[in-house]
Amino acid sequence: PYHDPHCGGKQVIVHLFEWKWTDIAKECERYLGPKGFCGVQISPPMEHTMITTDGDRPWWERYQPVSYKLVSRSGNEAQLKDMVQRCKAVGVRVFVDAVVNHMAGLGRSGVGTAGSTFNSDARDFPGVPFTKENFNDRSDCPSGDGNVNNYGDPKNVRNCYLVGLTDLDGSQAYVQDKVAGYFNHLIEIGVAGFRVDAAKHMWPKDLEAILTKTHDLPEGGRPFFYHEVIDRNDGAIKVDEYYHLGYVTEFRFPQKVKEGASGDLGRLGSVYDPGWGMASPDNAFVFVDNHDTQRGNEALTYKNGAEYKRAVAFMLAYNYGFTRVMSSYYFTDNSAGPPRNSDMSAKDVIIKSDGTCDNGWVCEHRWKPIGNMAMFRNAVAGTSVDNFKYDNGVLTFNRGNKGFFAMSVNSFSVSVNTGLPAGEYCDLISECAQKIRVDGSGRAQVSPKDPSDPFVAIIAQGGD
Ligand code: ARE
Ligand code: CA
Repeated sequence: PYHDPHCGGKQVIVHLFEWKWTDIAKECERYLGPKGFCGVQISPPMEHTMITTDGDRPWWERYQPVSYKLVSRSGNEAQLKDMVQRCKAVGVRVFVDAVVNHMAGLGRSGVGTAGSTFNSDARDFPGVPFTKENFNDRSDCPSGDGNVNNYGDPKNVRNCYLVGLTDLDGSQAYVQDKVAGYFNHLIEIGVAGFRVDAAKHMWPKDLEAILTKTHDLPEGGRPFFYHEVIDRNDGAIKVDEYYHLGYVTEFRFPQKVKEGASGDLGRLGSVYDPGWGMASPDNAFVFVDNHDTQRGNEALTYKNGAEYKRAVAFMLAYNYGFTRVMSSYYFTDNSAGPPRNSDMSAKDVIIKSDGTCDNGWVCEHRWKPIGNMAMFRNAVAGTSVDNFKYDNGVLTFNRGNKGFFAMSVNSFSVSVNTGLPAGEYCDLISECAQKIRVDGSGRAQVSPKDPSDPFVAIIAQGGD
């Protein structure tokens, strides 16, 4: 019931990490709407801690809630509301990164971004309000030092403090009501769903109680949910415990896709490995990197350039899971917050005449083999992958009779069966700078328009 993103059947969302609400509203209108994106995942919109006063405030301060007031580094409630409505008007939904497992970390106190006072050591958050009795304490947590330190024990994972973050007792009706109240406020504004941060650290039955208290959208239907559950077959908690509550993040997918995209593209045919416990296609929420993994050494990220484009384009072309594209700012220091002005505000996103971004924003979602694939994925939804072929370094397959995709590490020119009816089709990657002619037997000669972007993608309704 929680698997419908309410975007008219569209298939791709983008995480505009640390963008300001005013910039997201513009991006919906000028790019995401026209390109067929389903929605945007926004950074946590609630009141959060300010870790330093000198301006170099880390991105991760936004994962330490102070209250559910909608004032954050990205903007205030009026700006949030304006963004949600303007995006919705162009068919783009907003999905909120919901940090509800915990409040701010131990040792922190003072005021949050909306001016509420708080004191973590006293477990006092008057802006909600939450008090000491609403949190788990040592008697609920078997870890010894009070922190999560044994992923083999669900009680340790769910009742102890994740990296020292004050852990809410989600079994209390009062706590559930406050969290559901936060969700309902956002739903009233027009938000269509939620990423539940650290859902692995919440008991599924507590989450279920919160979801039950969450209202339908104003236009009808249950909100969309996807849960951050990191399961790499390395602990007691499994993704399937959350299927009845929405999609679950599938962290084995980025690893599989990297193995293939790095060179032997043929390996991409087995990115979905059910034998490894990977979530079923109808429950898997997939991505190549996220805001955490792009700061580690394992994931492919914008820093990998061509290899990264292959991984994301393939993810969007293939038929596994519900897809999210990452959109970042440039960084070297893993803690560094978004590009900022001297008054500490985040810099505006600037769009250059060639459609790429400036002012410190990467905008992977505007890279041609990424942004132009949203339309492909929308067009082929529900079809299978057919004629999967890796031949002479070129990967090709079609999605039923709805679309055809090709990619390689270098430029290429091949004659292939596209699975499509005869016709002339716009190559989506080149934004129709070239057309691909399919003959009566479904064959076509295909090569990329721009050799530095060795991809071709065509869809049936692009024919004439
Ligand atoms: C910060 C400081 C800490 C400090 C803490 C409290 O860095 O030193 O103790 O504040 O004051 C983000 C940052 C954290 C940051 C936190 C709060 O990443 O560094 O802590 O914000 O500001 C596990 C969880 C998973 C979690 C990852 C990071 O299961 O839920 O760790 N991911 C989400 C978000 C993060 C966010 C939080 C949760 C907290 O996406 O951005 O933290 O809201 C194995 C396990 C996984 C485990 C993984 C990494 O794979 O299977 O379960 O993920 O290792 O430990
Ligand atoms: Ca918990």
